[in-house]
Amino acid sequence: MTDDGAMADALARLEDLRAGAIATISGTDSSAGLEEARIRFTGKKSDLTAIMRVMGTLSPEDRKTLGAAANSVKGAIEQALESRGAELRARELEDRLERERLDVTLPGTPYAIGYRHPAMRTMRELIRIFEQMGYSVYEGPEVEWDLYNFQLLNFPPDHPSRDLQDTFYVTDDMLLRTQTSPGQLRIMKEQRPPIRSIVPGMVYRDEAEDATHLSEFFQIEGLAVDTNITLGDLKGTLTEVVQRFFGRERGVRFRPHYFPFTEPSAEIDISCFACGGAGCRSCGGEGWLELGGAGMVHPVVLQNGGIDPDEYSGFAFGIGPDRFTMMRGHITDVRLLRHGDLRFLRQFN
Ligand code: FA5
Repeated sequence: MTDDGAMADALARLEDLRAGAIATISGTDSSAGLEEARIRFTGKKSDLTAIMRVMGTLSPEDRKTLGAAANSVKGAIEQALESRGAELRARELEDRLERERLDVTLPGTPYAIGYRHPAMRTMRELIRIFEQMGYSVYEGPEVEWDLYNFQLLNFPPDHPSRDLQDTFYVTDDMLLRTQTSPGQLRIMKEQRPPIRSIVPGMVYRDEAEDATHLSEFFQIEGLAVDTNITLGDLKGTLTEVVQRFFGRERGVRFRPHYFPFTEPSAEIDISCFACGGAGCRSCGGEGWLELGGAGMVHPVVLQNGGIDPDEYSGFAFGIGPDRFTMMRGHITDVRLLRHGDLRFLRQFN
């Protein structure tokens, strides 16, 4: 038997449900609120589900009527959820676009682009100049035998530069090279004349550092061995290198000097950039700054390298690229080149 009262009641509740749900859904303001409404109106614990549950007690006809009515309410609620959902999604997207607006005219974050250290630029440039003049590059070790750093270069055993105060010893017979000159011997033992080679690299001395002296500094050694090499070749070569680097107007001076491994020997000076020759702090009051030492390879050294001094002669030089960097960059204190202060280094970019 059908309970007409229950049936009418169920139909009326369905209509209330439809009206109430649609009003709530269209008044919902967020996706999260809409999801709550979906659960509330169509979920397992919803009134709709409760109404459907009474269907079992109905006659087949009433079940059909109530089923159709419930499906229509459910469809209407789902439709309302769907269309409100679309509206809210569109609005939320617009809000986000507004909030996260991209201003393509804003300046970007600048990248710090690196560049070579001025000391390395000098090294590379000098090496390039020598390569263009036909020199090959040889690399010797920074930890060197006393034999190569001093003995084979004709240093007497009591020479002052062999003093513990001047040289960093690793063992009694091994040290941090104080000059690139041991490269001369290494080259002569490996190559036969004609030789045109340079040895670029770091050298170490226990120096009291000042405006023109570092305790770790660059040198580039040069060695040319051939028949009939003269002092004129040495002067011409070094003048050419210095002028290719600094410009043709720079004055170069050769000053007699002493090195145990060259005879005759000289030091090469360049006119001071800072005072133009009058004498100042940058050149120690001299008007000239010492760029390197040089000379004709001593016959004993040629012999130590396995080269016959009666057949061959050679010149050698050792220049100080840090001084080149100073002179060209108008740097009055060479220590600035090792401090890594970007405010200073950027000036040479
Ligand atoms: C020598 O080291 C010799 N081996 C050079 C040489 C090679 C002579 C071949 C003859 C033949 P000297 O100690 O003068 O010489 O150094 C050569 C150059 O290195 C100097 O002229 C200078 O430019 C640079 N130099 C020397 N000491 C320092 C230092 N403490 N800091 C920066 N540069 C230096």
